[in-house]
Amino acid sequence: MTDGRRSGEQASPVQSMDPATTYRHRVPADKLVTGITPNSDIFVLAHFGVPRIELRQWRLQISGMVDRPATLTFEDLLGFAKVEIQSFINCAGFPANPKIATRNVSNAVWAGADLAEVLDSVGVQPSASFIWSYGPDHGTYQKWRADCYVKDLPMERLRSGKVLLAYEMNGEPLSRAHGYPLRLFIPGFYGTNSVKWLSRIELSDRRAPGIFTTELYNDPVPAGSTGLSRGTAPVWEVPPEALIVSPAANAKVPVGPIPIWGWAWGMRQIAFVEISLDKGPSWHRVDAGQRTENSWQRFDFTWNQKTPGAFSVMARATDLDGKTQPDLDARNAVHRIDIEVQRPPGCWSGSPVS
Ligand SMILES: Nc1nc2c(c(=O)[nH]1)N[C@H]1C(S)=C(S)[C@@H](COP(=O)(O)O)O[C@H]1N2
Ligand SMILES: [Mo]
Repeated sequence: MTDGRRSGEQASPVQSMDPATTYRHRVPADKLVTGITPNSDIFVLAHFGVPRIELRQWRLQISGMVDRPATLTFEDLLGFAKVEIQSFINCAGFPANPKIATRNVSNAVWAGADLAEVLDSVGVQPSASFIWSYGPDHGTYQKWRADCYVKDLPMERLRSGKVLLAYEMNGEPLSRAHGYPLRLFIPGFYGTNSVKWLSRIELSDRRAPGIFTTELYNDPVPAGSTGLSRGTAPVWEVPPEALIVSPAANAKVPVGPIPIWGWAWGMRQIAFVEISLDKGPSWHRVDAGQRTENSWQRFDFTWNQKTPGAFSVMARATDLDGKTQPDLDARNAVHRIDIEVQRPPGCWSGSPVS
């Protein structure tokens, strides 16, 4: 570990942005059938596109309110203990429109160095209360332009569970789209905070300026509530949410016992899930399955529907704090799908031969 960076020399230079425009990979809910999402089905969101970074040129700089600023190579990072955490990752959706639910979610085993341990090695000063993280990807995103992607998280977060400097996803090195060679991974926080292509960490006593922390991913809050900036709240902790995997939206299913299942997740463990088949008045409570570290949890329900017709299925999660989901107009609004229950195909319905 050295701090031998010559002034003007850029750490982790980006060879090119490829693609150089917003890149998304979306996976429909009914494809999320395995507990661990295969790497090819983990959604991707890259605001500016995907940078190409050479491992031998990549560095992680740590500066700001620390006793010993450092510049780490990838080798240096591998010198720290490798920590594995199973966790969901959930995109917050459209940053300028927090009322739209986009439901991009996956669940994976993330591995890397423990951020707290790396920070201990450089000595965080007591007045530091925010960790700023930088990705060198740059360009335009909708009407915004920036030279890098910068987010922040409060130091307190390190007290409620590990945060990773992750270099593996499901046992494989990160792919370029997912942040090669290194990304931040904050279990329980919205995906936007887990900075990919991580190249710089700065300790500060205030929130990071920049469009991704001030204008975007910073929700307006009603007057009278408290927020870190006046009238806004950072999009950090994931509130409870449930996603119906099966049946698929607009599926046609036969009458009889109809299995309904899906995933539920949040910063806090999910206590139970409720299913409604009448658009809200009545709810059936089911167990939220086991949670491994910060993983999503599986819920299952069997619906005995004996007559055909058009129906809606809704699923709603409640966490151990008793917090649940809003019906509408929120990024974690209750998931509702429409399905058609049909008579099974068979020879018991006939029509006259003309
Ligand atoms: N440097 C950088 N990090 C980033 C982003 C980005 O555009 N640039 N997008 C964020 C958003 S909004 C999400 S949801 C997650 C997505 O991670 P994934 O593509 O690995 O699923 O990465 C986050 N980290
Ligand atoms: Mo996101």
